Amino acid sequence: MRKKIITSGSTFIDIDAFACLFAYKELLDLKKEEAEIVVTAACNSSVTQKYKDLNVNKTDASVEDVDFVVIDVSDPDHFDKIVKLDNVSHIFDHHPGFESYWSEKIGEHAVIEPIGAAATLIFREYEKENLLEKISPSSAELLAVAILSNTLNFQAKITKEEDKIAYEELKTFFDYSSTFEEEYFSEVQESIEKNILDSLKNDSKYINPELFIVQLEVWDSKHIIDNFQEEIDQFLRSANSEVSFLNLIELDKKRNVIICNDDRTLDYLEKYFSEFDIDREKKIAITPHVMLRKEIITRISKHTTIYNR
Ligand SMILES: [Mn+2]
Repeated sequence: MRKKIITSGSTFIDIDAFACLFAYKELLDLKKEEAEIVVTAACNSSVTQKYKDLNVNKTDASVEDVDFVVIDVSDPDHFDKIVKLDNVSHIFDHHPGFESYWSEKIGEHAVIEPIGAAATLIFREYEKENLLEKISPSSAELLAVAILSNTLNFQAKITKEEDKIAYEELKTFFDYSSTFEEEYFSEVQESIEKNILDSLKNDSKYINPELFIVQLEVWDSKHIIDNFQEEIDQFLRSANSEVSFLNLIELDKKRNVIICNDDRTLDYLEKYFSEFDIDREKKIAITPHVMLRKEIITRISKHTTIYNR
């Protein structure tokens, strides 16, 4: 059997990819298969310092005569640049679009399913191989935190029952406490706040020139609003769009606080989302439950024609 290189996407590694790489390498170790993690992309803010310190990956290695296992991405255009497409042996992903491409190429070695986190698919591999009892506390914690993060505390629509079951099971394999979720998300929020402008930039999107939506996922929205109102207003204004807002997803309270710059944007939201609680004085709209940017866009596009640019 050829050596395996385990890798992920080219732009950045989030905690889901990071956890999967670590835990899948451990699974191959347990199976006595030779494998190495190689990643050239940087980690994003979902990978907190505690996990970064695990130093899981190399940034270069010989890629001659190896097979590639690619996790948390299946669009070949977004693979880490080290990947040789013809030598991909396994794919684990939960993003749609390339299911048939890969199943034609590598058959059942392509596991691409709509599920909350790729980490749940790796958890499933441990179960399949009957090796869950041997999972290390680090791998169990990483897979758990990946599920927590990618499902947004189980609020994202893509969350499946299997994600919840995996999470409950994984909790028993590391030192879990009831403040685990809050600790993780608060640490992510701290790193977002440390570099608020970059954080806003990194998750902002022009849906078309007239509609600009920024998204942040935080534990405590009040802390962001109290400390960064000015930066946020300025950033939204600089987009120069007809409508621009920050979709602040508040994971603790399981809702969004949408921060708007002006009445025009509030009018716009009111028109499409009668269920939002709009506060004209504070220029915010509060949703009854968590809504991702893509869900907001889907709703708007049902009523209008949105041209993506
Ligand atoms: Mn993922």
